[in-house]
Amino acid sequence: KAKSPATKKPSAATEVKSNLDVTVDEFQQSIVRHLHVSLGTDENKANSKAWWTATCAAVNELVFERATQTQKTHYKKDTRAVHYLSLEFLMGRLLKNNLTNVGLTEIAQQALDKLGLDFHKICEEEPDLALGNGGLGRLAACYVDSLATLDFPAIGYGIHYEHGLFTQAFLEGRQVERPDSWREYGNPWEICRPESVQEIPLYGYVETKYDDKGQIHKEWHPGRIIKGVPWDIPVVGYGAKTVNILRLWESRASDFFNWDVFNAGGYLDAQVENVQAETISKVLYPNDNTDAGKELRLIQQYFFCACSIKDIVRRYKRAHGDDWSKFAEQVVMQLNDTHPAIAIPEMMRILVDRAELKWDQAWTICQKVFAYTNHTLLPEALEKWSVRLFEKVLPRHLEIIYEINSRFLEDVVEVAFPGDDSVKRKLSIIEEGHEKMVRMGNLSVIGSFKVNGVAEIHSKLVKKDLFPEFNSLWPDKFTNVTNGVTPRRWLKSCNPKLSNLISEHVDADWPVHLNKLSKLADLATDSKFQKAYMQIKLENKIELAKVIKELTGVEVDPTALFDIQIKRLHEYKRQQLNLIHIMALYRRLLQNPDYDMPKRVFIFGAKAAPGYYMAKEIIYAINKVADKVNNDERIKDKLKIVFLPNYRVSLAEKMIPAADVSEQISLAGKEASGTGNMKLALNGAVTIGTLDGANIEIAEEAGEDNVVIFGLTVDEVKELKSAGYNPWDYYYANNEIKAVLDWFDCDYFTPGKPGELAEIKRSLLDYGDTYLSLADFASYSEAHKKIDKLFQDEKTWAKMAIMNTATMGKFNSDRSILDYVQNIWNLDTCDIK
Ligand code: NBY
Repeated sequence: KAKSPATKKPSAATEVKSNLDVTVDEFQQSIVRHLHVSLGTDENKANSKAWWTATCAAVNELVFERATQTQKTHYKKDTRAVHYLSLEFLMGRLLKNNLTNVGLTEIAQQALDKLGLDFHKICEEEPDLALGNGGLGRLAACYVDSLATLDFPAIGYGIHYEHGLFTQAFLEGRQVERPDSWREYGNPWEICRPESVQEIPLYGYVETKYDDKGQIHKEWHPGRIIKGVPWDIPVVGYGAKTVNILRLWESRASDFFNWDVFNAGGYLDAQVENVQAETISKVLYPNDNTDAGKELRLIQQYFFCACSIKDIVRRYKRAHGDDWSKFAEQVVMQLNDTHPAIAIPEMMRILVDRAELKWDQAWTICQKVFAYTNHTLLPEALEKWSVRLFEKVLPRHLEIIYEINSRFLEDVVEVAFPGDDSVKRKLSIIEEGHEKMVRMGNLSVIGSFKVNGVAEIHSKLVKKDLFPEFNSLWPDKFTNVTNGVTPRRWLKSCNPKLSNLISEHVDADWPVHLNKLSKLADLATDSKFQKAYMQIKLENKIELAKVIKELTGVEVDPTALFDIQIKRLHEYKRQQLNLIHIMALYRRLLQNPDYDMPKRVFIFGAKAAPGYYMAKEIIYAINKVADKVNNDERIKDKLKIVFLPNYRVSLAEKMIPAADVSEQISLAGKEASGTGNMKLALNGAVTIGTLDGANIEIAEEAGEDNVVIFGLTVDEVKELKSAGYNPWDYYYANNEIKAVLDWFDCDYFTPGKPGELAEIKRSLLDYGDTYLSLADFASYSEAHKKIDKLFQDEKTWAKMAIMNTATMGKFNSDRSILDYVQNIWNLDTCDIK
């Protein structure tokens, strides 16, 4: 095996200087002490899981003190803070990340070494904190990392799901889901805060009362009270100065409320109520980009927003008493999509019904407090709740929404568009129809002072296609903040070899000043650097090949081109386009065994929402085609296909450093931004992509020589659709398309079961090919031919890979956070001593 010039020990300068003075011996003692004291076991009995727990406890000892110090300082200085409200935080594993951020990776490694333990094996014991679905949840996790790193006062609010995103296995090629239990035997990173419990009302009815002066008062008589129990997870900034917290609410039955039931002799009934209350935080809804419209989901949304607002108000009152005049100066709440939009009427309820402010005064405050991030244009993902359901669960909030709406329609819309009923119909929070619906997008726009999209093109489409009338009413409200990813997790910690090489050539603070990677551009054609860089890529591919072998039994050649598509399974993301192209390659190899292409390995990772039929069919089809191709000796291993089960953050950390090619092939106009595209490019993968989401900005940064762009543009998609798209035209015009799709009709890939994959063909022809896979096929195929040529030219490929790493500085989530701070949040940093 070639000896890598990059595998030498990192110099001290590359490690962030920790201000936590801990020696290897002290850390080792701390681990052992926790093994004894916290876990009640000893060195002889402890298994790997116990060692992992003890190591986390040793880290926590250092971190919790910092967290307390941070909270104290924020309180003393009475700082303005951002409150990031999100139904999802996809945190992944925390041990390695927290060690990276406190600068103790080496110390911990050596301490475990001295105990005769393997650091990496211990890290593998950690379950992922998978409290999210995909991009939106992972973005929230990157943002809390950046907020702490940049020393901004911030708190993340979410739900303490008992079960995060399901785990995925394949049974004869089909996805099966099992519950995820990340805290079955407790999780060392969280602390319960019973002193901050909140009580949350639900259901019931509203009573209208008049006081002596004839003033109306509304009193909500809830049908149920639910207890919200906060769990805090420390969020360690890089350099470990600021440690913010992520506060997750768990639902419980309220004892207080249950007394009545108990006293009435209803011991068993009370237990039933407990089960119902605890159901609220039981499980994460596994949909991405589709709205399920379920009652429990609405309750989840309200439950965590109400708990969070009570928490925010309690903290504010501690400093300012009943004086509401400073509230909007101290508090900003960012809505991560419309999922927490119910926070807007809840805030109004607190101000009007509880604090007894005048409506106008309350609304003025509200409109200075909320800002809303839109993450999708897909119509099926735009949240709507039936008025009927709202009335049942949150009767007072429905009234408040009607009030917000009628004032908005009279005072704003009527003034700007006098007499225009069609505009009113579009802008109304209430959608009229056979079932009246509450539109959470309109509520969010009306209640927020800023609305942002997540990539340039997406933000333009938010203005032009999604909210055009709102945009003409309030042009200054709409803005863009292009997404970013934390380079601490997505380069420094997941790709240590490349990180060390980088640190030999650029300042050691590149993990916070990622633009410094641009210096690597000077080395992109330096053959010594190219060799070192590509050697690391090869070593990462060797590591991934081992993982592939373990998880699927398939052997892959690490020198082959590793082509990776990792993201949720969704038709708009077009895994099916990737599949039909792979089948076309297979067919070319069968027809001509000398067909000129480098050895290729196509690697997938994706979960399908359990109720998304077509997504599951696509998974099955990929697995079936993989079975056939991987065992076909005629093509002499030139083509391999692997679908790694249970794609998640910790698996992404192993796949991304090993990618040669990054598949970003959504239909133009459908992917709001993408963030996997940034992580892959940062680690030196060449993007094959459409002009969609952040791909456009990635291409601008990397330069057109260093990405491969194909397919229809947003405007061309619109044109083709309005001209009337007919997929059959492409089927009859392109022999390869026809042959590949016809393959689905027979039993070539499903021996003895002809037509088992035919749904794929039907979706691409009979059901209209909604995402234009056939229209983009030829262009995609040409793009891959170009990739093949480039990859076979080692120097060119090395240059392209290096240029990708060198130019991704813009996509640091620190930059995104600074954009939010400057254009939306208006925060000051706060030094923690
Ligand atoms: O947010 C993703 C976008 O698809 C992606 O382009 C973007 O980069 C990322 C971060 O901005 N959206 C996303 O992940 N959405 C969801 O996961 C999601 C989850 C639940 C629901 C809707 C969307 N829901 O309605 O229940």
